[in-house]
Amino acid sequence: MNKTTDNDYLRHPGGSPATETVPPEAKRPSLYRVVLINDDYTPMEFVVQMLQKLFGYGREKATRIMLEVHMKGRGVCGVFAFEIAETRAAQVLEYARRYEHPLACVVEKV
Ligand code: TYC
Repeated sequence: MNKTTDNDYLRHPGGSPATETVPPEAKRPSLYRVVLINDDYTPMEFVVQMLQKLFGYGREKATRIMLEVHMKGRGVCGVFAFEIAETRAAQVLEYARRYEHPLACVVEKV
């Protein structure tokens, strides 16, 4: 079945050919959350600095995210396209292991 999408207008501003098929994922890639998981051993300051270094957050936002994780057990530290989310999560784990902290994080579909 052919489907007319917003893309038809962008690709053919002079008039939409109703014949073109555009998969919806071509314009709206799925998003994935990088979720930090609480533990009893990783120092709060380490988590704040990690969020600043790897995610580019300022100290206030990094502290807010860390406290959310600490108090609720988990918290979202960013939402990205799949490959970026996977890369960021791997960087979190690599960074934590380098300093021998048990910090955990998972990627989940939004
Ligand atoms: N709960 C940890 C502590 O009391 C702090 C912490 C916060 C650990 C966030 C992990 O993802 C985390 N030191």
